[in-house]
Amino acid sequence: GTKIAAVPRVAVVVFLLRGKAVLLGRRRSSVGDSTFALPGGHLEFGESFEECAVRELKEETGLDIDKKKMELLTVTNNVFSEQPKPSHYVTVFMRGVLADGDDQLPQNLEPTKCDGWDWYDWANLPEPLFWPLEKMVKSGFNPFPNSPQE
Ligand code: 8DG
Ligand code: MG
Ligand code: MG
Repeated sequence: GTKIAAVPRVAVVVFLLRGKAVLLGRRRSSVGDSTFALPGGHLEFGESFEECAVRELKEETGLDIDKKKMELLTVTNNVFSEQPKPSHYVTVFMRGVLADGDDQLPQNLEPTKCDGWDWYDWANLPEPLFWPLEKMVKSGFNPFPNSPQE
């Protein structure tokens, strides 16, 4: 077949915070199938990190984020060399909260890519976590404001 140049791609994902909980969904994907991951996806040409986070969250969950309260938390380098199709992501992790309070309900708008979204207490995260997220949690990373690790 045709050879396609393998290049690193940029992903933007969101720690959407509600109280002590974050929004996670179980992936349906060749990368990290069945693991719990944050909402997010590929940065499109010309987009800001904030625009990408707002768009991906809306596409995947229907939720509206408060644009003024979005913050960049960290960036990690993730090489998925074990996958059938190797991939490499530079992943940008944003923090956000819902617009207009906490009463919006997440919808599973891409059911072929995700089993469904739910809120999980940071102190009681589901398993298995998607590897890039698990790596951060194990290193002591905490996405909440005023946490010791921040
Ligand atoms: P798109 O077509 O909507 O742009 O892409 P997507 O289908 O939403 O892509 P994705 O797999 O959800 O996200 C792109 C990549 O981001 C994923 O293959 C690996 C990287 N990534 C991480 N950590 C996380 C995470 O916690 N959640 C998500 N969704 N992606 C993550 O490194
Ligand atoms: Mg997406
Ligand atoms: Mg996605």
